Amino acid sequence: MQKRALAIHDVSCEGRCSLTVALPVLAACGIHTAALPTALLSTHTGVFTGYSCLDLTEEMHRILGHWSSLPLKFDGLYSGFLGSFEQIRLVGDVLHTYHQEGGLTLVDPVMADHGQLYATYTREMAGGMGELCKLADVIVPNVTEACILLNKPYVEHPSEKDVRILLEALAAKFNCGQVFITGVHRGNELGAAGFCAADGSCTFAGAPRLPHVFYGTGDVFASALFAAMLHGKTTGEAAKIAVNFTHQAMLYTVENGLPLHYGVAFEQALPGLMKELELL
Ligand code: PXL
Repeated sequence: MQKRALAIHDVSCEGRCSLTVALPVLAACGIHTAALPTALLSTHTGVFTGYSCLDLTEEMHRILGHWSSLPLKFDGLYSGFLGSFEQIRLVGDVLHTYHQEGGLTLVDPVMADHGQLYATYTREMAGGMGELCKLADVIVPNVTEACILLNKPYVEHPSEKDVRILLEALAAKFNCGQVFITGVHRGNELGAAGFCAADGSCTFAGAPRLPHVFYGTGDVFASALFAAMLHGKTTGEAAKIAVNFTHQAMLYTVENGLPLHYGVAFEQALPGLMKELELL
């Protein structure tokens, strides 16, 4: 039976991230995905200045009002970048309303990177993100977000032991079955560390680190991870598949001299992802 998912993210019109990544990745993985846009921006906020940003909270109420008259059911719920503090409670209500027995809720607490909150985020919103994480089966913070969620000072390159401490603390604080921390360095590799609360196991999936700063890679990783998990992959398998996909997208971008501001060329890596999920 085809899986059904709901993706709750902004639309950044240019600069591959959030919905413009999640929808094509999930579609390639055979998943029928509804979109609930949280904000409409001309670009992502990571590197551009002067971007437009429209908070869609009011429109979300109208969309959800209509949806309440439809028999919608989702196997997976996936939230990311949010438009305002008020919206966080609404997204919490959506996760609650559409949660179903055996379903998968992945919250990516998008709010910061490289030790700093994104331009449109406030400390208050960061606190609200923690509340959303409590509704998730799986959370996918980067190192900065993990530190913020735990009220710990930012550590740029946590050791293997520190990463394990962060993973376990996040799983305990937010009662999540699986936690992944992205942007973890190990030797010459960059990747994601995963923790499965059911058996207490930790995993690391990495790929050779490329000497560049990329944008939107968190969304590329989380979208592939969510798809792999909806296809029944374990913590370790899903992390590996998502890291490989993200690495291939970064590699294509660099090898072809594409501008880095506009996200990574995940389009080129979709066939590889489909093969790993045995869909090709
Ligand atoms: O990739 C995360 C993200 C999503 N949406 C918007 C962003 C960012 C990161 O900067 O600015 C609008």
